[in-house]
Amino acid sequence: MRTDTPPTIYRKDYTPPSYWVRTVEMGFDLEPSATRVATRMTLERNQTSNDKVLTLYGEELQLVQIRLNGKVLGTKAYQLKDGVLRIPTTAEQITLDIETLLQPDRNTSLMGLYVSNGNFFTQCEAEGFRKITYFPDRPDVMATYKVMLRGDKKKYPVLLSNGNLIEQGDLGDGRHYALWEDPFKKPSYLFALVAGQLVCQEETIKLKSGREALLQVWVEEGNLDKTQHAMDSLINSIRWDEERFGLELDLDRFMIVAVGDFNMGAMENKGLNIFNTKFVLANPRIATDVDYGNIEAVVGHEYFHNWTGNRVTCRDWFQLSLKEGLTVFRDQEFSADMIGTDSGRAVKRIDDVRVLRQAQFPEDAGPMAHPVRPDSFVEISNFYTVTIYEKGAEVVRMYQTLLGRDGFRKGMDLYFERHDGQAVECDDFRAAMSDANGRDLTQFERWYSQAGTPRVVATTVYDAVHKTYAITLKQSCPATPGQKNKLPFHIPVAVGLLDSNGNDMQLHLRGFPQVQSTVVLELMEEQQTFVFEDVSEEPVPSLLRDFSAPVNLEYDYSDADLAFLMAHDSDAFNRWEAGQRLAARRLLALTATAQQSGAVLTTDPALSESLRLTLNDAALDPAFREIALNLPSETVIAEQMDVINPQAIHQARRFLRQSLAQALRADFIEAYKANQTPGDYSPDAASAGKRALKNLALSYISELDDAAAHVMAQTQCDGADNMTDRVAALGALANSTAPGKEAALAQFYQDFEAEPLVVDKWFSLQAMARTTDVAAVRKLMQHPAFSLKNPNRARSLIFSFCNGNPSQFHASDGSGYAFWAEQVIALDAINPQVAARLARSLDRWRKYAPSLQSKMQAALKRVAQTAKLSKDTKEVVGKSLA
Ligand code: 0A1
Ligand code: ZN
Repeated sequence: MRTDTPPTIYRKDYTPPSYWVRTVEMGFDLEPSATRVATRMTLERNQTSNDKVLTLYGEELQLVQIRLNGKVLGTKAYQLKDGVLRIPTTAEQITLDIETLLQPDRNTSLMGLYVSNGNFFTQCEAEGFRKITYFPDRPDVMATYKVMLRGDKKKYPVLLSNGNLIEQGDLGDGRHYALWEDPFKKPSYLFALVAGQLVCQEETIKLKSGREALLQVWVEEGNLDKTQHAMDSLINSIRWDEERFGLELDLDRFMIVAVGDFNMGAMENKGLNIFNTKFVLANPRIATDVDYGNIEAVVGHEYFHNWTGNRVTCRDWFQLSLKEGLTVFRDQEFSADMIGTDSGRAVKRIDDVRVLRQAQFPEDAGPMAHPVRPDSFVEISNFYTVTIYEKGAEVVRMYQTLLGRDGFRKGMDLYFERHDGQAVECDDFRAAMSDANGRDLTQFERWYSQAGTPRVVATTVYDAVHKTYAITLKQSCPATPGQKNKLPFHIPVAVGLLDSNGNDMQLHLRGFPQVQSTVVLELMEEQQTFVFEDVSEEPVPSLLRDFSAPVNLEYDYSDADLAFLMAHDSDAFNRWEAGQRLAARRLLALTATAQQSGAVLTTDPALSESLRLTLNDAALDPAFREIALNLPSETVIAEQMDVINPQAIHQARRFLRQSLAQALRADFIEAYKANQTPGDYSPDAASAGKRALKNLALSYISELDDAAAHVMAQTQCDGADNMTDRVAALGALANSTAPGKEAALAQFYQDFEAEPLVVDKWFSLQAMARTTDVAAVRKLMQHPAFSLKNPNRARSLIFSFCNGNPSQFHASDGSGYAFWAEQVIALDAINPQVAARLARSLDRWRKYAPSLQSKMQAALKRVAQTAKLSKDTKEVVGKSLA
């Protein structure tokens, strides 16, 4: 065996810890280059364990001293190897003192304690606490924490940690201190501290029980004009959880802190959420409508974790989706409820399903495919995936679809009644749902254990004599790594039937007394037939309404059926879906043609006529019309092909957009004019929907790349009073041959140079512009504002290019892949988590033509063979090549 192969951790190997940690007291002397951490923990033997060793983990630490029950431990009294500290002992009670020394200013991994712009921050999920001290750093070990922070008064006027502020004062030597205590026991991954020059917006609110709570949003000085939306979102989240789930904030103080260097979106540390600035800072000048929506969602997400994740946490990291899938579901529902209208809910649902299809379906079909509850991993950081989060949320949503809203609430209540204060498993959640509703959910477990996107093929038979309509559903699931054969899933398939006027029929499902317009069929066998009675004419079926399960549903619709559903389905999701199916059909056909040399692309007017009706239907919300006029992405089309040809897909999609722009030009101009939002900017759903439709119209018109289109975009760019309109217009210009394009880009940079989040947009928009090739990206990397060290900046340029500009990234000479390999290797030395994310860009290499495949394989091998590669990146490229 090669010794440099990092070990795989298996779920089946779980063993409870030999000791529980009951209390933790920590003292930090904060210095960027040498922070001293003194930790005292009291431990109690786990009576059920036979293990005669206490195991602690530590990484990149300088160990100063260990004391066991007050006595210094000599190096012979313990074993320290590969980040594992073993102390042989069977004592009932132990007090352990550990002193460590850290170098936060050298920490570019952004895990553990690090410095960002002169301030201190921590990130401990999943295994970052072990970069602060040696500790049984595993989520099933829960303790209460008392934290003393000491630091320079001028440099670090603000000292924050979890829970309540107990005491603060001067130390006399230019330093001061703050003592924090968190009354709730928590796993180490929820520990946090923040220290530095920060300012806050605060508000006191009354909770449902009448108790008062202090809410704070902390940012760097100069950003206080960008915190109101995060504060509003926090208050709305608190209210929503009280109303919808009867869950109240359990602390007297709840803080959000924004940091510019952060690996992910945000982190739910108990009482002290730490956020990427991207998900906190907003005002009309710098943030788009989409940013406003994301901030609301992420603030909600982290807040909701306080119950789903913190009060009830995960037994081990294989159970990650227990908290993440559930919390994403909760934030999706929150955002939908905040819009309030049925049509707004549908648009939110469509948005969420788009993310699932764009990112999770490819993951589930690729080399990193894993079940919602994985069986093994090498590096847990690699499993913060769209499968754990978004597919996990779909799995939770299916409980609600099967049990109803009230049934789901009963299940949630029972879950908290049983497990508050515990570290549990996905199976415990399923058991609560099952027991609270008296429903057998045994087979439902397969959603947790089997990877891959199930395929459901529907066929129908209408019997005009007996007036019956039979729907046969047949399920299968493709093989995924380590899982060749799959057993049938328990799939809720929501169905409606449309009569020839386009109205919903009243459904009489054989064997069921209830009459409804939508029925949830429960597909449990490999194949099942469901018969509807009293069906007066042959209907058009509306299948998988509201996307009731994360599957690929196939049915042999005619083009006419799809146009009919687009115009009439009462289920807004399926109205949208019908349009997408129709457009995907055209795009696939055009792509096939584009691959033949000398072939001429043509389009039929049927699709544009259907889209014209949708575009001009004033009864539909602008937000819905926008989403309906958006063609399936290049990635979504690629996933439907046996062999991906990125250039042909791009050509086809561009051709279709241009022909739609020609056919519907007058309609788009009309929509552009009709959807102006005069007056003060507001990010509310109705105004945002109008702006979205207006800017969609602009983007189509801009496909024509003529003088009139240039003037339109330029005028909007110059006159915009908000970032949504400004960036939409700049994007249109960046993709055009407009004479003012370079000047507009330069002006934008000049205007927003001081706003890092806007500079990110500036990089990203250029990275994704269709004329941007590898050489242009390399040139942008030379820009003084570019840095690989800041994850947002690296993502804005490099990730945007590799993932968001497929036709250039997959250039036939392989230059995109060589660039990718270089960047993965460079990033890996700085920040393994970010590098491993970028490493995922070549996941689907086996789906490309042989000439591209071999170049991708070579790039993957080049990364795999790099000396000193992190286990994060090693796992990803290793699995890709396997
Ligand atoms: N639990 C967080 C996500 C998160 C995970 C790991 C991190 O480490 C870099 C940071 C954040 C959430 O779901 O929001
Ligand atoms: Zn989360």
